[in-house]
Amino acid sequence: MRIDVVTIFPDYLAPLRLSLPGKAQETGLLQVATHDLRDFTHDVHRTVDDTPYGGGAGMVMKPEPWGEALDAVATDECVIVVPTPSGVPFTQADAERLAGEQHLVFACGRYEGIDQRVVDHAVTRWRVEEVSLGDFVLNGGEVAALAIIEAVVRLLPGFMGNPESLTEESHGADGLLEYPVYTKPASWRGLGVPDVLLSGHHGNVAAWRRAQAEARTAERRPDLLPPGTTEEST
Ligand code: 6GU
Repeated sequence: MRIDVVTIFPDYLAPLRLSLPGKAQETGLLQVATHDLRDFTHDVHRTVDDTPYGGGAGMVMKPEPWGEALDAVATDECVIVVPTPSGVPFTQADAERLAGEQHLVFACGRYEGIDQRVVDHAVTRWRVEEVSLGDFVLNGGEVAALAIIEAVVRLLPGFMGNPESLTEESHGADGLLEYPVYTKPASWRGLGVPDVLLSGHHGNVAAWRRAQAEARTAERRPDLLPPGTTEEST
């Protein structure tokens, strides 16, 4: 997979050289490049923003640098991902779908957003997805792009050491939150480990974990429970 990130803060993407994506780049599974949006300006001040038509607070990113940057970086095969709090909620299903792509281009906006014509034009040439990480506001798309890239790259075949840990986690095949986990010592600061986990009875362990996952999901994320599930039945 190839990933390009366009941003006015390339240094924000420095963590991509570390940890999981860093290892994937060493093995040749992944190529990541960052691009400074200001390199696609032509004025002496390298201007990327201007005041909004219609008035209002803040600044809007100008379309011309974005148009030139995407022309330079995008390919016929790519998906352009635009992180924005106004986007469609990003889910594990999206991460799995994007993990099957050859080329992702992240367009990281700042200020009050990017001139709408950039996306309106891009959709005529490439696949474009405006995505949100949730109902909160970040200063720009960079941190969101980092999160999305990590969610996608860890799913690339041959990337994780232990593929089983991909299937038995929160938002896994059963769509429930993860059950609580424990390791040694069996007693720590006066707190023990649930007896069933020390019993060696695999069937009872599996049933306990399922019940814990359902209870935790009912408490924290009732929206994830299958339709018709009630609080009492979990
Ligand atoms: Cl994807 N971008 C920004 N700027 N803020 C966000 C977000 C994305 N998701 C939640 N807040």
